[in-house]
Amino acid sequence: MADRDFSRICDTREWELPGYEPWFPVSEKSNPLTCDIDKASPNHIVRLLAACDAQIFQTKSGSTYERLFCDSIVHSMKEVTKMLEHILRDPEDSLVVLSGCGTSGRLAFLMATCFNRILKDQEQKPLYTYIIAGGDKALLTSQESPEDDPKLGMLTLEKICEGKRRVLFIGISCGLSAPFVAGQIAFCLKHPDVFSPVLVGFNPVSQARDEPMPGSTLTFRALVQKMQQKGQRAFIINPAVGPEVITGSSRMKGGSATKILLETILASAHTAAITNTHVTQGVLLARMKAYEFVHSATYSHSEQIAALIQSTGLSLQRGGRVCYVAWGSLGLLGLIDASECIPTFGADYEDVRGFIRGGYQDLDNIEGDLTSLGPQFCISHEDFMHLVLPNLSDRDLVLLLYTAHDDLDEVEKMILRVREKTSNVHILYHRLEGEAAADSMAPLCSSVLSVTWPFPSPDLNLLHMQWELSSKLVLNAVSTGGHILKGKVYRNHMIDLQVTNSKLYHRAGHILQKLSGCSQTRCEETLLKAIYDVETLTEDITSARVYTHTISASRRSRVVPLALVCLLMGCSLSEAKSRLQSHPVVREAVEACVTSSTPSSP
Ligand code: F1P
Repeated sequence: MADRDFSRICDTREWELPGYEPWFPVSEKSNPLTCDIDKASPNHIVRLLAACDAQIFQTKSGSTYERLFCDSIVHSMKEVTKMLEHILRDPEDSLVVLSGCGTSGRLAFLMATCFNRILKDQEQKPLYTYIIAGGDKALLTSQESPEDDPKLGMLTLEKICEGKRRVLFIGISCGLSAPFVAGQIAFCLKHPDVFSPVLVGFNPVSQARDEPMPGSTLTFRALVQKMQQKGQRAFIINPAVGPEVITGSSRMKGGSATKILLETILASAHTAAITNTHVTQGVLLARMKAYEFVHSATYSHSEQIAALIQSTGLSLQRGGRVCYVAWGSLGLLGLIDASECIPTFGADYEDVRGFIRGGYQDLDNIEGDLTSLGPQFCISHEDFMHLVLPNLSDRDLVLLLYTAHDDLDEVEKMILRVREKTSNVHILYHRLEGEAAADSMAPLCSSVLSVTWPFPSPDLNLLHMQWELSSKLVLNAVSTGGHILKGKVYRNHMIDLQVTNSKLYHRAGHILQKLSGCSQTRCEETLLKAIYDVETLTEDITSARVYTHTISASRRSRVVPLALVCLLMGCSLSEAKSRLQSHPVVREAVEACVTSSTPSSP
């Protein structure tokens, strides 16, 4: 693609127009840039990802949406930073809780453990904790149904905060939609003497979810409006960052923007508390601009990212495995990226897996070692060597992620071990100018993505947070691009998503409507037939709650592809099953249906 075309792509702000998919919030709109991403080459996929990620940093420029660098957003960030500064100066009996579901909860964990480590290095007590819907097993595997439970959210928060004098609660829900987080915010509003709630998400308040939550008449939107009422000591930080590359996949831009916003707040408060100064909007802006640099530094390696996507796609197409073997906090980024492939692309846990050097010891999660829960929970390098390595072959891909600050001898040894089983070895390596290059490893690998960062860096902790974001962008590109090449995306929709909570149930219905052109009622009926594996719906099924549907859906696979084929062909479920069997690549199955159901021109 010529550079002129690329800058045209970056300028596209069509999604901001009032008439663009007005019935969807920003987080569920389809990105006009990526409507043909399913047919794009790896090089083009990377360009599209770069352009979509660049939307995170776009300025307001006449649109109605508040953006990351807007005064109102930075002002709220400053207020939250000031609250945290006070707590850091007098931390006794105080707690900062970061909470969310799915990716948002995993990032809450990443940041809580990172900032506790920073405090520990300064010989201070831990101040942060995290909550993830579904508990620690949700850090590594998809546990979508607790997201729908506001009471569970509330009870978990109440328990973790027992006896605290002051709590800064930061709830993350990219779509301003998760009832689990809403339950916690509602609890904070009821106890303003102890709790100060902050909500982070990426939709305007007017687009927060407007559906009564289970066990309540309250909607997420009504709750957010309550937070905005005069006299409430509550903050909402909700810049629009543009629709996701794959529609609704908030693990991508939503996750990246969460990390940028919250690390900016937390790091700025720590600096202010240590230096006995007060944070300014200028400081916050400068920190966020440094993340914009991460975007350009990472995507300046587009060719190497594209090569990685190509190899990942080939491995996945051949039924091979993709393993991220990583050191330090990059290991957690690998685990997070891998865990998301299951609900997003209907992947098996063995398709994409993450491994972290010291396993649970490095992870430092509240519930400790989860290995006994099953093979999905075996996450250390030792587990990789014992359980996975012996069966690897050339169709499997191993991506090693590390930095110049890790034990490079250990990395080299690992590469040599892996090379005995597969030549499909790749590395992603971060270093500062002047630090050892990956020269000695390069000849051992199929590809090397080495990102060099300017020296001197302002602060080692910040540098590592930037390396994490850079790695997140690459991993999201690799897993999304690889699954696109495997045929798990149709146009820019995740057509093989798991329908395991109410948000995903509604998203599945919308995908069916958009791709089949059938009515909402017909789409929902067909989705239910696929979920319950029946040709005719019974009264029991149609009168059941969405929650019951999602439980049944969690026991089945390919419900959305099946429903889509039924709708496109006007056929029975059993016929759709045999069609999908003869076209195992979902995208090809759908395309075959579209072609055969389009009347040929006279
Ligand atoms: C939470 C979440 C996502 C996940 C999936 C289901 O969303 O678990 O992280 O990728 O889409 O929802 P949110 O509450 O942050 O919007």
